Amino acid sequence: ARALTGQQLAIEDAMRAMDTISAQGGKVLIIDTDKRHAERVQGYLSEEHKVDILLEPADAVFQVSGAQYELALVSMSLNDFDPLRVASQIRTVDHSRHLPIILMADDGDKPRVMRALDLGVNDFISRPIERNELKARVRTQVRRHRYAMELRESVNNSIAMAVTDDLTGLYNRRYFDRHLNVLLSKAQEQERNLAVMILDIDHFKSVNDTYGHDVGDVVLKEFSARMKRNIRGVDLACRFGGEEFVVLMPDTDVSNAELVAERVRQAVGEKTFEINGQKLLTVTVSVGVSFNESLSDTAESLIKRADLALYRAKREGRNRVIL
Ligand code: GH3
Ligand code: MG
Ligand code: MG
Ligand code: MG
Repeated sequence: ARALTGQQLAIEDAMRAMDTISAQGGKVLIIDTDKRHAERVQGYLSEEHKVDILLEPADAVFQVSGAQYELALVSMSLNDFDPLRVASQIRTVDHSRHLPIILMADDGDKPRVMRALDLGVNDFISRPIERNELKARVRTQVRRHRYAMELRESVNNSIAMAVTDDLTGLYNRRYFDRHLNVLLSKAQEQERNLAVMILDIDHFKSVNDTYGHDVGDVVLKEFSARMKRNIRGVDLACRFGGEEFVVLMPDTDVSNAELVAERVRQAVGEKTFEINGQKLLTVTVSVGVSFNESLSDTAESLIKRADLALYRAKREGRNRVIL
């Protein structure tokens, strides 16, 4: 057999996880206006699952909003209510968008059930309901749902890990590069401002040399936090590498960019950095800022100009902003 790559192994793991997920303790909601029928179904399932009954379909949205169900069993005969509408209303609740739904149907319901399956209902079971068939169908849907939720979380984590810097939690260089191009072409198309600010901590090597690399790491974290507090939510802050950072500021003109850069510089320099609760050192930062000045500007030319401004800030004595 060929050796598997890391990626293939991760996929194999994820597939195997499906087989190991149990449906035990699944949180099930029965929606049925026939109380006796609902209670019989509840009895079938209650050894394995936690089962609520809702006799009032009008309250379906309210009911699923207040709980984290893993499956809804909806009767096809709900007095005055259209069961398919109830099903789709349940799915309008944010955390129930992917809630599995099984319809409980009589033979005469078949055409509507087929349409419902086309529209995203997961399964149906024919009445009179047979206990073991019901248990098997419920188990399958609960497991599938749990698997999907797990997979979604692990994909989210992988994406977050792929775009962020571990130490500071800021975006990483790769993410930045991709988004600079996107934001710049949008700004150029709509003739809007885009400011770029490059920040480099002054004499950081001597922080490491004097206090050690671990203290240096704490300074990088605290620096990032101070920077984040002084920019907007829409500004994209990234660790460019080492002790160098970059912030993209959409819709920001020259004077606003200078204001922000100056605010960050002061927030970094004015207060002592505490390490393990001890006021230990002060740090300053130099900042270079650039803008999209003409339509021929590219990501490279913007970064280049910000970098040149930063270089001047260093040469002119550090702890300053140059535009
Ligand atoms: P300047 O004012 O000219 O920017 O001087 P500097 O000392 O900050 O610049 P230099 O580029 O010489 O040194 C940067 C230092 O940052 C060297 C490197 O060891 C340190 N560094 C880079 N990444 C990290 C990190 O993740 N953690 C720590 N603790 N130090 C780092
Ligand atoms: Mg340097
Ligand atoms: Mg430096
Ligand atoms: Mg540097």
